[in-house]
Amino acid sequence: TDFDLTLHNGRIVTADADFVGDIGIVDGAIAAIATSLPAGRRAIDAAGRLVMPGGIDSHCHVEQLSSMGVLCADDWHTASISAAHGGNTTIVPFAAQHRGQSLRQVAEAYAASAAEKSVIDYSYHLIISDPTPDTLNRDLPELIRAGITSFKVFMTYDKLKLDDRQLLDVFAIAAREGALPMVHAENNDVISWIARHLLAAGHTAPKYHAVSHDPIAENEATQRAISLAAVLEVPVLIVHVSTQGGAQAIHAAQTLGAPVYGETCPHYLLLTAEDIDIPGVEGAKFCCSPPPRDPLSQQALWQSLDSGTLALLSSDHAPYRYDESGKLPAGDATTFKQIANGLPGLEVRMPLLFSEGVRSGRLTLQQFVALTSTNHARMYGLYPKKGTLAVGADADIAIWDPEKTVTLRAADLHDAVGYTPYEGRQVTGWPTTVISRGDVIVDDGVLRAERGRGQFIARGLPAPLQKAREISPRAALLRKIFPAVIAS
Ligand code: DUC
Ligand code: ZN
Ligand code: ZN
Ligand code: ZN
Repeated sequence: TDFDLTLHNGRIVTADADFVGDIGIVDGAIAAIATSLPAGRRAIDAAGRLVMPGGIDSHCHVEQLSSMGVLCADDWHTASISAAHGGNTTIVPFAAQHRGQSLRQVAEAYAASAAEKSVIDYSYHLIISDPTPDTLNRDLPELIRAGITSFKVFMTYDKLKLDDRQLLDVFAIAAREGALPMVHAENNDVISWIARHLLAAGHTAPKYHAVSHDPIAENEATQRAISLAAVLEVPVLIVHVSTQGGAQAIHAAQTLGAPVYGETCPHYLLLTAEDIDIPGVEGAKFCCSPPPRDPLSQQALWQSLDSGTLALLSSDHAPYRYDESGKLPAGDATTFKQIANGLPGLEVRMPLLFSEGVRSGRLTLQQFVALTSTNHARMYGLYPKKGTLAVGADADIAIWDPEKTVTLRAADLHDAVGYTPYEGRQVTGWPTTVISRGDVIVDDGVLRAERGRGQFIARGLPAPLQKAREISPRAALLRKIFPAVIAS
């Protein structure tokens, strides 16, 4: 065979293998993996390096308007470039429906922008905030059939939240059409009740953001989301889990055999509410929802990643600049309620998990690959095209220098945010060369990717929905009362 590109003598690591060998690439796909292959037209010496599947960041916000009307600083171009420098070859952000908008139009506009700008392959999830009859009966089913096989719903934020009845409505469509619902689980009334009393008492500083987002609000909503999904026997993914109680609720459901999954993010492993508690409004740089918690929560989340209770590590990159275009509201009557929610982290997600997880002995290399790539591919219907190194898979590969030490500086990152919550932190291990469908797009740290080269990936059925549904008494009853929901 004539290979277009070969990688030699690297330590090849996947979610289930670890060996030294070569990879041969033809027409953007992996054509051979062996202990020794002849050099291709281009050959890369990967001796002493790790050769792993490119990362898949399945939770990041790109070119999206928040419910408060704040626009992300990153568009598809800057976000995809930043992602590539951080070892990613696929991103899956959100096409967000705001109330009154047609879901179909939102998705079409979002897809057009992605196609024009992204330098790596991509898909997107939907955000559903307005489950009208047109959304539920026409647009959502059509989009799912077109390969957008997941959507996010919110239990909090006045302008995004669905009530329990609406959650059942969208879960029913997910069950019928084969899509995975992702839930932002926080109890809106608990948060706004605490916030109202904090503000009335004059507690307006950023640190009170974390006080208002009490862990109990997350724990309760997580349990409720799991219960509502169980009513329809539909799989559910709880995103950005930050509490021990949330992780325990997911684990309890899994123990009973329920198809319940969880995701967490670097900031819940590495930051705490104390980081928000700095003078002035600079604590805004650490405000996200849910907020960073405490050391015991961090420990519980690390343990949940290790045990598999939490299957995904995503960045939840929410690129709001630290100025009036982003994090901070215009004018000086700033309260914690007006700070845009979310932290940047697309480029540093994998280096942080590598350094703090693998190098510090909390996770194996294979767990690292599963948590940053393979599990995302399975969860969202991208596997085995994406998420692994195997013959026939897309040649989406990151070559890591496990010894390279980097001091994180916003000035060195490639997003458009202008700050990082990890400024000055040292990490060891960095993706130096990144290959997307056989193209070397980051070459020893230098970008070599054309705008718009990334391709849309129509996704298949998420793995959680592939498992045949048992004919339970509940499923039989649902078939009778709501025949459209449970496909026979
Ligand atoms: N939820 C997210 O997923 N990201 C940022 C803010 C939020 O509430
Ligand atoms: Zn060789
Ligand atoms: Zn969220
Ligand atoms: Zn998010």
